Amino acid sequence: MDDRNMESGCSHYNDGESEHSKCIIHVDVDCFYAQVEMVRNPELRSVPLGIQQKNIVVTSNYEARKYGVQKCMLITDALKVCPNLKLVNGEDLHNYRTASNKIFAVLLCWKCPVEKLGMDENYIDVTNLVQEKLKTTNNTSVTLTGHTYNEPSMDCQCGCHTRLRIASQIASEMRKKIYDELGFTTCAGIAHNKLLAKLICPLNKPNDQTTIYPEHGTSFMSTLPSVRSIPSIGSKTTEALISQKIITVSDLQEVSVDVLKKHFSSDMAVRLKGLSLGEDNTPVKQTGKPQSIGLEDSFKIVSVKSEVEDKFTALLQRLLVLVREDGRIPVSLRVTLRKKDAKRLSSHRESRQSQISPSIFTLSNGTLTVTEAGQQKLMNIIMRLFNKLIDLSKPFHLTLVGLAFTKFQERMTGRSSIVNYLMNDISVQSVLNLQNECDMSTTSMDYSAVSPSSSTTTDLSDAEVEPSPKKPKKVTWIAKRRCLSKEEVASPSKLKVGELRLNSKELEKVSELRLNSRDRSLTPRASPAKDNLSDTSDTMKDCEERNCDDCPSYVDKEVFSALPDDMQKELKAMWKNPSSSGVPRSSPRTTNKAKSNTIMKYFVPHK
Ligand code: TTP
Ligand code: MG
Repeated sequence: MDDRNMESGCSHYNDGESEHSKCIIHVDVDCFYAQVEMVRNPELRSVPLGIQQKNIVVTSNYEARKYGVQKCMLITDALKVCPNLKLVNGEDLHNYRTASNKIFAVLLCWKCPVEKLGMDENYIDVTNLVQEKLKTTNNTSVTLTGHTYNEPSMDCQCGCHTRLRIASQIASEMRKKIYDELGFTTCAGIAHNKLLAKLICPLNKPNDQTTIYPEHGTSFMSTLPSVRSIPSIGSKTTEALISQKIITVSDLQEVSVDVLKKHFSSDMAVRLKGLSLGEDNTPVKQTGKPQSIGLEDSFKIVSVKSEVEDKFTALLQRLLVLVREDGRIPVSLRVTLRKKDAKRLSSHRESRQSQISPSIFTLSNGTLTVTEAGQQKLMNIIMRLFNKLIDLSKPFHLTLVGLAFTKFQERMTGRSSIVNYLMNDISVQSVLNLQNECDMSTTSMDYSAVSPSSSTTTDLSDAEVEPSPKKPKKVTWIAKRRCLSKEEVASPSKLKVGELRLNSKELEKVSELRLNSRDRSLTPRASPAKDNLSDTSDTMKDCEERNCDDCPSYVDKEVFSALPDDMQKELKAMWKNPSSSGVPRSSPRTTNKAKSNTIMKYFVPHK
């Protein structure tokens, strides 16, 4: 038995080993795909409904669950237990992604970090909000909303009970807003860490919420049947634990860290032990743009090249929709195959990737498109990679093909890049991942290395939910550059021209972009941005429109014309001839003395 206190109370947590100052909410949408279909077609609400992908029911509404229809059931089995089951095909994920993005957008309204987990789950760290509310709350009068796992068994000195009660009220407001605005019922778990918030969430499903106080974490964890129920314990760790006869969470609680260290790394042993006791100090990481956008299609077997080509063609079509929603221009493409080894009855994955020219993509009116010729170029690259992966002189057997765009033009996301201010507005959109346990067709999004700078970027797929977050900044900036007073600007931007820092790499990218965009058959848009400029348009009427006929197509005329004359001239010269632009190769700070360069003065920090 470990020396750590099994019935750990608040005093245990307060020793710094596992503090509980945080308030985390986990929100999970009830029967997600089924609800999306029911919101689209309310007639489905009253019937048992199953969502079909290939021969599997991936989820069902709660009406169908009454009959015993479960997630990942074979269609044939589902129809046996519920002959009246209405089946809706759920292979096109578009509406689910859209709904998922809308829910994410609603949760962002609380201005707290929101971390997306799959399609229908989100963590929200409401710690700061709770602290704010505490300032204006009479501690004794705070009531809990929803259920508790157990009544508080002790009076915690640190005030966590009150904080979690406030968090439960916030969770209830969130769920109400999601329902009022989008029509989805949800469940929520409220706890002092992510682990407990997620695990407690389904306790009173559907359409309800549960709070767990820190002192019950360990006892709650001991009720979980398998170590696999702990979210961060995957199948390999489970196997390793089972081989040591550690099967239930209780087993894990009872084994000492020293014993675990014999089979796992020291860090892992401590982490496993902590998890079993309900401890988790991982932060809620604000979800930003995915690092890669990919799709996979799995099937029984494909052994003919033309069939593979058909699969890739279909995948590419779907992938281009996702990329268009995302808005960034991809510069790298990865092809994945799962090869079946007939002799060994095993299979393995292999991937190859290639750079792709950004000129394949066209950015027009803020929408990314690919011409038929562009699609053909992509198919050529895909099949070239395929040929590298497969020796066509021998028979091959594939059970999966995958495509992913794995890198994107950085300039599109760099918050301080000049290009963001010159670019025709790019809708900041995102697609979400589905880790499809049934191994059906999957969409994979790698959010793992989202840069901190993107953490404040809102990912939305539907402009109607919220406008692209870049516009207000741009509009305000234009207003400033066009001599508007502060009062005339609806929401004064914090951005000052002098605060923009452009490093040499970014400057090179400006030139590079000019080269990339040369091939594009784009006409600058009339100006959809004007819609968003309505606040300031009257005042702007007086301002002189300047000529931007020579600008590359990605440049927003509105923004360009707001630039000072000397900067416009220099940019034009640079676009005309990047090599003679006078753009220094080293950093602005070090070079602005050496070489006179008008652009640079706008990008050096204020002294
Ligand atoms: P879940 O949250 O696991 O399930 P759910 O939302 O349908 O039901 P619950 O009320 O129990 O939360 O999964 C979210 C969606 O992901 C689900 O609606 C369908 C999809 N999904 C798959 O595509 N494949 C799968 O194997 C599973 C489990 C879900
Ligand atoms: Mg769900």
